[in-house]
Amino acid sequence: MSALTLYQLPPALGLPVSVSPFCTKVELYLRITGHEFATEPGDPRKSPNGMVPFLDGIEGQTLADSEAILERLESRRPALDQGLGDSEREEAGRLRELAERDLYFPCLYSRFVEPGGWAHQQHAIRAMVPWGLAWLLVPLIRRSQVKKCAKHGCTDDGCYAMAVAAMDVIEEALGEGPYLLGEHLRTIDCAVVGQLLHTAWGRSPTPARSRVRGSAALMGYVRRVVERAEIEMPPLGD
Ligand SMILES: N[C@@H](CCC(=O)N[C@@H](CS)C(=O)NCC(=O)O)C(=O)O
Repeated sequence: MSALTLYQLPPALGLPVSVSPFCTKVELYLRITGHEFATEPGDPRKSPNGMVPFLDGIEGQTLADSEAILERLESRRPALDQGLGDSEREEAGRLRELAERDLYFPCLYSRFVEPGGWAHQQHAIRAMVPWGLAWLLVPLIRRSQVKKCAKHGCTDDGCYAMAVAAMDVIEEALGEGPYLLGEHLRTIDCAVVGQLLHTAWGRSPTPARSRVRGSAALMGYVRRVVERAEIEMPPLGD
């Protein structure tokens, strides 16, 4: 039996990782740091914070929030962030906030609001809910996600400009790389790549997707981190 259980939204949209960028972040971390873990479909209603991911297996507790999970794992067995200085931690915090807001909500918008994205996403949602209740739950889930997008300023296609601007900042921070804070892969790379990956492999041809796909630096970075996690991504689709 695995020591840790990661509760997450299952893989969908043809990807080998969870459909959730935050769950992908934790999975990247666990794989890169060599933790033994199992994954289970996670029901947000059973999570301490009402969201996935959550993690079982540390001192009988259920931990929620991707960043809190990584912090707790790092505090037990420092693996990626050992030796970081205050200014590097500050920089990591700034980049994480940016990516987890300005990349995440446009990605949600592309899946739940854009008709082309919803055409794919609805199958993923349908597969996650009890078959007999899909007629009720699928539109309800869509409505709640559309509201979430609106709350974060994603009410029309203009929101992709925020993702493009965030990628300008991330690309600049990456510079020659190979990772955001230099030579070593850190927890911030799991967070940012969790978001970039879902933008790059998005099913809708959005300006955000074009921005990341058009950047050799960003795509090289995503592929470097994914390779360290020994995850094989499919070819980029249309
Ligand atoms: N700050 C949280 C965000 C997690 C999050 O937004 N999870 C989404 C899936 S990507 C979720 O559980 N949504 C459920 C809902 O909106 O009801 C983290 O880092 O774990």
